[in-house]
Amino acid sequence: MNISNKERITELIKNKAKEIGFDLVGITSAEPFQQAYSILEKRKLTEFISNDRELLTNPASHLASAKSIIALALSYASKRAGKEEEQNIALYARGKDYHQVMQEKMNELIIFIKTLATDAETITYSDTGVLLDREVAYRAGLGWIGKSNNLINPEYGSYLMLGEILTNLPLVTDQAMESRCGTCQLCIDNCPTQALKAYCLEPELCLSYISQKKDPLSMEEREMLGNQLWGCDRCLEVCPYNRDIPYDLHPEFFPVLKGDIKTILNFTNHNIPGEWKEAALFWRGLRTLKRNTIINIGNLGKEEYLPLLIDNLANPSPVLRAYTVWSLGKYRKEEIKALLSNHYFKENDNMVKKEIEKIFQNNNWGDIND
Ligand code: B12
Ligand code: SF4
Ligand code: SF4
Repeated sequence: MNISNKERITELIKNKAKEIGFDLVGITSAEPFQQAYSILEKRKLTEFISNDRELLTNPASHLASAKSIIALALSYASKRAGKEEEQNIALYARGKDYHQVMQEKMNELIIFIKTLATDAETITYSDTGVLLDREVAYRAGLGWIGKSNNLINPEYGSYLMLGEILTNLPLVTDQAMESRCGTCQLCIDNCPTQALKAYCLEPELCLSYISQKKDPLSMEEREMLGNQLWGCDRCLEVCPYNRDIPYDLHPEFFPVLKGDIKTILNFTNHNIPGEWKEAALFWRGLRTLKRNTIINIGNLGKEEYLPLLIDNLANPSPVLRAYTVWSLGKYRKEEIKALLSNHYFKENDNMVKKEIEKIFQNNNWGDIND
């Protein structure tokens, strides 16, 4: 491909990406992400991402012939979310699953690329945890990585979903953008769990992580979760770059899911509506949503939800019964003490029994066996 052809193809791909509906498109080379490679060494990573640094930072380990990466972003900023519900759901998880939306649009772009160059090889990623999406977007000039860790674009802010197409085509690359955070540190000051230091996230403290964690949640994590059902948006909400931005650009991302305690506790494997089952927050399954809901009730401490918790002591899942015991314990009432004491002798699962023992200890209710 000669130079002018390279420029022409780059322009055609970018125009098509916009036509398909991507809000941002930029190009970076497929050179390894050297800076990120050394950053990763010092970072704690979650189980949601590969621990193979080479895989995370070297595009060639995904597509040996890769020369360029087309970085793409879709804005999901919305003003339609309405007033806060009892349980908070992060905006990205309230509409259609972004993985699906990104993938469909990326597939459309690939079909077009193959009409330009029949020998084009491509591979796509969006949130797969094997290549760093933010690093790709940053290098391709889509924005800068802010102190919140989020990729921010000066026009669209940081409510952005990211994805990329690796290709063997040589394309004209874009310039990376310098950080414009300046002296601002609103995200750091407002993070409810102090999970942020400048440009660095302590993932185990992040509510987004805690809400998605499969392993049992410690007492501290349950307290920290508050009324978050899924994800957390605090560091996005306070960011000044999310103020005067375009909203509601893509109907797929309009927020349809609402955090409603009764609705979620009533879900069984047979009555879950499609918009829940197909949403990004369902990837951990119903049990995680119910676990978080039960914890949310304990943290909200509202009388109206007490009967729901009491009913939930009969839940067939010992794990959910154990969290129910914890939440009931937060009510610290004589009536609850009597109820748990009664349940203790009927309970046949040791984990649940231990949870009741802990509640008695923590609430200074004496020895359960007395
Ligand atoms: C695992 C994961 C999480 C984990 C852990 C994230 C983490 N940072 O450790 C948890 C569950 C906590 C999480 C939360 C969220 N996530 Co997430 N997550 C991922 C995933 C799968 C991997 C990210 C990761 O672990 N990277 C390892 C870390 C070390 O790299 P990094 O986050 O890219 O960090 C870069 C910067 O920190 C920078 N850097 C490091 N040090 C320094 C120092 C300086 C000076 C500078 C300038 C830069 C810099 O270099 C790093 C490498 O490029 C990506 C998808 C993907 N495959 O990339 C999505 C992704 C990062 N998540 C995304 C989103 C939307 C979120 C949430 C907003 C969701 C929510 N509302 O709850 C929150 C935001 C939390 C936050 N403030 O970062 C988007 C980000 C979009 C954007 N605009 O940035 C991604 C890209 C998914 C996608 N394809 O759209 N996430
Ligand atoms: S998502 Fe929430 S908990 Fe995580 S860093 Fe942002 S503000 Fe803090
Ligand atoms: S809140 Fe301020 S410091 Fe944090 S990412 Fe936004 S501009 Fe940067």
